[in-house]
Amino acid sequence: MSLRHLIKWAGLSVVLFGATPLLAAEKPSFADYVGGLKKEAIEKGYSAQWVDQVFSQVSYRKRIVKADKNQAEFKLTLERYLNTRVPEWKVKQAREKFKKHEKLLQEIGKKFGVQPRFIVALWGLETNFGRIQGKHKVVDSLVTLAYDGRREALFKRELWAALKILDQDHISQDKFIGSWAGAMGQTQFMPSSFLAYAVDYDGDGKKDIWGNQKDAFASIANYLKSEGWNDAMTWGRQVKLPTDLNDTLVMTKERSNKKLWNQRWNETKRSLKDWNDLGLRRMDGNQLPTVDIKATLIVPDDRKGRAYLAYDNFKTLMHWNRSYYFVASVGLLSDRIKYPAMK
Ligand SMILES: [Ca+2]
Repeated sequence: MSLRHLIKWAGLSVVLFGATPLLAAEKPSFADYVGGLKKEAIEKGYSAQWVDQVFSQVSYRKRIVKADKNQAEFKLTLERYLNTRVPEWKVKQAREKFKKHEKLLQEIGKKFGVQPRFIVALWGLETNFGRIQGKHKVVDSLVTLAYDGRREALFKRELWAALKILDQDHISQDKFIGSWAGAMGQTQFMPSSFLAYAVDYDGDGKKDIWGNQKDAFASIANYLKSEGWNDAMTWGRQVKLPTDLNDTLVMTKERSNKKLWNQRWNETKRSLKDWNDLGLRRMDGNQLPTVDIKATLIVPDDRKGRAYLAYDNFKTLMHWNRSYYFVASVGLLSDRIKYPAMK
């Protein structure tokens, strides 16, 4: 699960339950708050000495809270997003990286049942192929955001997961870094996602998603596989819509309620034959393929923008990040890796 995903869900719970930051008068000092966390950690069974060491240099990072509060919800169109997120240089690099790591990618792809181009696309979109992993100390980030209080429960859960990762010795404390919100390594897993999906592929006893290429690729593949990926299918396809299509056939844009979203997904799912009969076409104007696949129709912006028939793997990508724009960018980059075929 990505950071954005977590933030979105947590944001919703704030709205629903009316949680507000503590008032200044009742809010403990940062030092007292850290003291309380250390006590809780010891109650969880960690030694006092180890806990002291993990929290020894924790500091309150104003910049992190500022970054968190400034998450701009500015209006972006899908076209603009795709141009920014999947520029030509990234396509070119993705193809080069694919080629460079092809043997390893094919091996991992086969083992987990995930086409390698999706591993490379996620790797490229999350961290520019491992280059931009963030420079914040994970423990600092999580303690700061927990103390800030707007989503305390969420970040405390992530903090406990982070402690487990350190305790299991997957990474040394000085290399335990990530984005300002605690998304880590080449895969940008939050600590809870690390515990759920990270893999020690090279067998050295450490799940090193920061520096070990094998572990990073296998962890991405394992995430997708664990969330239902089917490598006999692709993610979906961009389609042309007929002018007279009924609105009720289109998947909802609202994604915050996962249960309702899943329900709507199932209700709007139809066979490619049905969609073809309704007038949907491939981008070149030809009829849809005559394969037995069910798909949901997703129109992220309006009908003048791009429209997609989404297969079940699309849903798996939504688990990674509940954003149609993000999933569209993964689909686009993965297709650009595959086509034109590499020599
Ligand atoms: Ca390893």
